[in-house]
Amino acid sequence: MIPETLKKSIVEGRTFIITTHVNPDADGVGSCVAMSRLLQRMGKSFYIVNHAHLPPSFSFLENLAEIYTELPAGSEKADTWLVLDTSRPDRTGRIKASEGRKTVVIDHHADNPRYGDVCWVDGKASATVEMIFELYQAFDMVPDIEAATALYAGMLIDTGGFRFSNTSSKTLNTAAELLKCGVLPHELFRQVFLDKRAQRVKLEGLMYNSLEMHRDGRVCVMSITQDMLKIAGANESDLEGLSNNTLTIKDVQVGILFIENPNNVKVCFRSDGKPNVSEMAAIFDGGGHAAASGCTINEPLPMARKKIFDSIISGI
Ligand SMILES: [Mn+2]
Repeated sequence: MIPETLKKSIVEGRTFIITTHVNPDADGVGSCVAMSRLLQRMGKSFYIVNHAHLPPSFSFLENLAEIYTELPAGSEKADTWLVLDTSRPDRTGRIKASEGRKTVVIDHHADNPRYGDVCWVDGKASATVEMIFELYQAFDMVPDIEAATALYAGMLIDTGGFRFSNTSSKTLNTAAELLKCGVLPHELFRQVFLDKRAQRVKLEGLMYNSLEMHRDGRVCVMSITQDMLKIAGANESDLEGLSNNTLTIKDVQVGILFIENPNNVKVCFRSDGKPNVSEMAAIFDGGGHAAASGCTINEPLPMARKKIFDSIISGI
């Protein structure tokens, strides 16, 4: 249910700053784009301002709206911050809500502590874009093709192409409604999941080569090291979504991908829905969903591995 206070905040606001989390993804940016189209039709002013842009492979999404990475001139008159797909207030990076403005939060992370002046969290929604579509319906609006594209791309990413356990009948009904708005599913699937760089595919090969099985085949572990990135000629933008590949083996319940950064190790957890991996990530101050989560460990790779093995893998 959409809180009445949320609808009221949108009706009453005049100028909005719309933002999402650091390392933006297609759900976060898709939410910003679709929300901006809704506000535009209501005659509101808005600025989409994010900590960073999406990787170049998602330019089709970024090109649907003007997206800033610094607060632009004029934005100081904004009366409302709209924070989308962001589970904690400190996750907006450099783009910080300033005092004296109303903060409105729309998010689907169940562990969201309910921050802001008005907060709508639906932990059952597959993606924040699914909630934004609900908002369109509440305001009796049908998304235009740009908004529909942004909404569909967000759902594709957060459900892994309607494969993950967060895919509900509501998700698929929303998808069906978006097709009526003109979304071409094969084209968007190709843009979101295929159309890869050769360097990315080479990196995938090296990642698969690192495969380890643990706990009688219930846990699949893969790694990406700085060396692998060099050998493949790949960069950070080639990492998007790779962790989903840890769940492709029969009987695996938990997939873990270690990504070695220059100063820390990012650990991505994926589950078939049963073991709650957001609880696992939370042990190391991370967060996410029951089926997909992550944390960062400020240690070299061998130490980070040992920590994850000792405190998580040994208990699965
Ligand atoms: Mn999301």
